[in-house]
Amino acid sequence: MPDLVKDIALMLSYAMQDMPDVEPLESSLPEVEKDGLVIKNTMYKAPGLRKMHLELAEIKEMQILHCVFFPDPNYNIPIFGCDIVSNGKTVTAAIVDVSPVYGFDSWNEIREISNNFNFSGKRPLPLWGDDIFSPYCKFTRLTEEIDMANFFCLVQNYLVVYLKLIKGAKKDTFWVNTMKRLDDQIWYCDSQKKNDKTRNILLKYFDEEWVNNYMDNILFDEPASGL
Ligand code: BLA
Repeated sequence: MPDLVKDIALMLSYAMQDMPDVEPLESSLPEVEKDGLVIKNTMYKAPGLRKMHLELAEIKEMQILHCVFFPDPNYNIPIFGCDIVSNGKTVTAAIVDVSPVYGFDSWNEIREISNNFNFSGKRPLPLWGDDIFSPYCKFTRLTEEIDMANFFCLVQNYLVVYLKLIKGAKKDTFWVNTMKRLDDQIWYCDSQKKNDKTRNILLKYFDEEWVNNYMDNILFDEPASGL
């Protein structure tokens, strides 16, 4: 089986470092190790993006990739997110989306790309996901090599469009729009935190306080309102 997690991690890592005027963002937990669980966090920021986060976790045979590009709410930019869960034999969950925030309406290219990719292992989104993802979110199981290659291409295509959005983005000086985008990002974070599958894996290794802190401050920290 191709190492999809590693291949997509490399692609995302290059994409983050390719953003104009990118700067590393210090993570309070760059590395976590406990009883065979290893988590590595890398973060950057750039104009238009308050935080780009790539997390790689390994637990026995399981590999998890988590990535979110959180926009600076002063810019009319959507949220990019990707999550891949592999058990070493198959990819049980591969999710990628460009998720809406208030006022973003340039969906043509994303829609066209989405229409070009269909996966036989398509999975239904949980309710919290329906609330935040775009109609172009793909959520699928991947067993065949061809599906994995297609998923790699899909993420690459979404990233190319996303990078273009960042490069063309101008600060929106109307504070009401900024506040609405800020609210949408908070809603995105709150909804993601309802994913019990993420929480439950972490709870196997850490207590509730640690897990809440990790979800609230590392994975889905809310944007500061005074941005
Ligand atoms: C599902 N996420 C999962 C699953 C696990 C994790 C184990 C279940 C896999 C399966 O059903 O086959 C675990 N994901 C993690 C862990 C971390 C992680 C432990 O990121 C980090 C430490 N989740 C995200 C992001 C998205 C996302 C950014 O973090 C999407 C952009 C989506 N993950 C997501 C969805 C599911 C999932 C939609 C399926 C949930 C379900 O079926 O109920």
